[in-house]
Amino acid sequence: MANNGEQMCVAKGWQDAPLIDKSTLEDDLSRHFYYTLGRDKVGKSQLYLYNALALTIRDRLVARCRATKQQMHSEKRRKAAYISLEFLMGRALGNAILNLDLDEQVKLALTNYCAHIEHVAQAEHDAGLGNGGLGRLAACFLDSCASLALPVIGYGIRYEYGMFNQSIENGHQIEQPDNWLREGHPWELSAPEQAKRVKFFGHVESYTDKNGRIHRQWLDTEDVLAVPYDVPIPGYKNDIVNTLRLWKSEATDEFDLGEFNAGSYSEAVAHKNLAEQITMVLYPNDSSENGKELRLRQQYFLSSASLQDIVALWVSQHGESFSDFADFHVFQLNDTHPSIAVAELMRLLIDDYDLDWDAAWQITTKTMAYTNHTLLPEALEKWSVSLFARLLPRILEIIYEINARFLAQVALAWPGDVAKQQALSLIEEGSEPQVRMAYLAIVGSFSVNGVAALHTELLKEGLFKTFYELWPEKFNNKTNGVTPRRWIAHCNPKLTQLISEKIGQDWVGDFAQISQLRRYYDDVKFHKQWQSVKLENKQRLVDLVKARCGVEFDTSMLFDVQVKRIHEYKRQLLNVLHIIHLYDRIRRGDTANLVPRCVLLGGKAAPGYYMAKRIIKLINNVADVINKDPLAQPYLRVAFLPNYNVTAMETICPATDLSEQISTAGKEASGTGNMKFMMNGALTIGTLDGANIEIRDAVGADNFFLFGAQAELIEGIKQSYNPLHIIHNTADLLSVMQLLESGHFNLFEPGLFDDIIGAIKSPHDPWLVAHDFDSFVQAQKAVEHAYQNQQHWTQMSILNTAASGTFSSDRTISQYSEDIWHLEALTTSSSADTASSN
Ligand code: GL9
Repeated sequence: MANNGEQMCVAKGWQDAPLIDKSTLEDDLSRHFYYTLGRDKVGKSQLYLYNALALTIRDRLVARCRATKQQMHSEKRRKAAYISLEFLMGRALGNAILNLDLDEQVKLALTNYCAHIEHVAQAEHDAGLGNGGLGRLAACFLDSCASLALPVIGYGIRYEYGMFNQSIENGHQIEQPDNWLREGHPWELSAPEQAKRVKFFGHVESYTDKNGRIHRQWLDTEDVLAVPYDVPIPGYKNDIVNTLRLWKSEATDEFDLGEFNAGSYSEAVAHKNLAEQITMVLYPNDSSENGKELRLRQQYFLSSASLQDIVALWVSQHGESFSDFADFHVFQLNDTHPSIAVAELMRLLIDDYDLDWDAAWQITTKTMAYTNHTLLPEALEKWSVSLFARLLPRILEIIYEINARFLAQVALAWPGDVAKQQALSLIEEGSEPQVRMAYLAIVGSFSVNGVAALHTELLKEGLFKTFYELWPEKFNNKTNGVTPRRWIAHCNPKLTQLISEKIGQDWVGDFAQISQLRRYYDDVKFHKQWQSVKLENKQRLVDLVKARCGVEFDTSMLFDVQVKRIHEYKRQLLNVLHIIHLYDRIRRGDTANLVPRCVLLGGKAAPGYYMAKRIIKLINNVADVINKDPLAQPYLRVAFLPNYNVTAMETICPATDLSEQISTAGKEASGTGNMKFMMNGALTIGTLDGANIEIRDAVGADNFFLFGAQAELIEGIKQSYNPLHIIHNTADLLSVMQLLESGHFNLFEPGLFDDIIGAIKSPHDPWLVAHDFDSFVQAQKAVEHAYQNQQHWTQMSILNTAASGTFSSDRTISQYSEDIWHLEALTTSSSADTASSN
């Protein structure tokens, strides 16, 4: 590797150090506990023991990470960068132990401290650097990339405060800051020597070089340092460890000389805070942006630092020739959030490396690929031109130039059609002109993909129709997936053991093999084992719900679960109406065929999302009334789990019987919780939306509870939507609405739910809650009927797990690699063994 002529000195013996042996784990743990951390007693929280164990595991990761990097960079090799504002990693310890296959050694080593891994693991804070599905998808993807030995690096932001902690007070959501780094983060390694400078503000001037060429230069900028923190990403039992590089913003050591000289020393130093604010907090919005300047700063900060990092490495290895740069790089943009990378790569190539426009554009459009994650129009990011002009003047110039050239292409394709040009322009005209970030991403990318089959079709027919007409070859689908390591092997050890006893252990790394479970469809002994695993998992959830909500769930009842961000399109409200309906039946004494059930809801509302917060309050009030009513006790219990996060899901999905995926059709791009439940043997009640459609196709219509309006009919239904009419003609719904409107759930809080009631009754309700109510109730009756035949339910449950093979993120990532990235796998420990034995 070239190193700019400097003499590189590698510490003796470490260059080819063997990957650390399992046998030394016990010694390493005590060394870290007694010496690195200087402890001699295990405290109640087991924090130090956790830290010592994390460092012990990290040693093993670091060794493998070094070897992986050596292989990645030893020869010219095509690499992908997954650039995302969010990585919802959750806890790292259990996953690392699983992937490094250190389970036995860890258990053994902990006996010296009279400690259990389950307890020690509790000391770890979730890395909540994401809002929900989009961020968790990025985390699953990293696991799959490493497990498939693909040379992929993740780039993100090291937020000081991640997703807020939610508590519930008097039924209301209260947000508290998530100071997840307070007790340290033992997994990361910082590399301040590799920090990058990111420019903001300033202005742009022209200058002419000695050859008479005119250049633009961005001057008088206020620079911020991006300091990398590397988090190791272990592959599953293959000795590959990839890297997630998270950037932290820091002030440069330069001070405002004006202030400084004027004697304002303190003011000049205080100015540092502005720079450090950039990576202070994750914006807690679900599927929508709020146009805050700081958010745009985060986006540019991430995009610029990451591209500079990649370009710097390229230059250090191959010099300043970029002629084949595009053959060795691909950048996957996780939604529009980092789409400013399109303009930033142009700027780097043109301003810093002197490429001409066409050469730079060739490279950019051969390396950028964009994934869209939502059809909700409010989530399509736009930034005001005036903000851009002030914050990133050089970037705005480049966007204007991209737009001018693009619109010339549009004019050629549709001669004389000015409306087309306006509709497709990267700049939306109006009193406050805006930059359309999704359009920038599409124009600058060679690949545009949706995240489930229906979603991709809707993108092509709707939101991005004209772009699809212009460039059909760019569009493709990549249905989401989730990693079976975290979402079965780690979170459901009992089921994992049972499955492995039957079909061997290889399914964890090769998840298509899970289909072999179909062989046990008629095996009565297996049914019993399957049921007893579910029962044990339900007991774990009972304990969690008891501890966190004070509500008694009962393992003999059906566990009906909806956990996800709270959003009107996800229709938690429809779920509540069904709960009220069940309660109404109980009160009427209509309990024949009523299957006793425990309903669990959980999820965070964006702090500024009024309706979502009201829905949380309604859920809690309804739960309160029902749980206090002795009549309801035998049939119905309801809980809202506060602070739903990755770690909570690890207890929830193995225990669930019924997975609620009930969004208004055409609104949920894919969903990924639906896949986690399915893998763990839950049955789905759902609409034909997102990946539900593919789940139903995979498991068969008989093993899925379908209801609700289909996406292609929704617009027609809206034309003549009359919820009042529906309510009056649906006895069950009328009764539910009467109970709600009577104030039964808000006796001492009059008017509290008026807005919710108004929304259901509005002819403009975009979510069609009243429309789908009856269909939902009928599907729930089918659920009850099915649940009464436990043998058949168990068979359906087994089929769900057996049919979930295609929802592994390994499948998704293989498709990204085959169709978009074109990567070659690295040599792994096992592939090296096979090669040498041949
Ligand atoms: C989302 C979609 O809404 C989900 O349907 C999809 O499964 C995921 C991953 O592709 O992306 N888009 C989006 O903005 N969010 C999603 O979950 N929101 C959050 O992550 C909060």
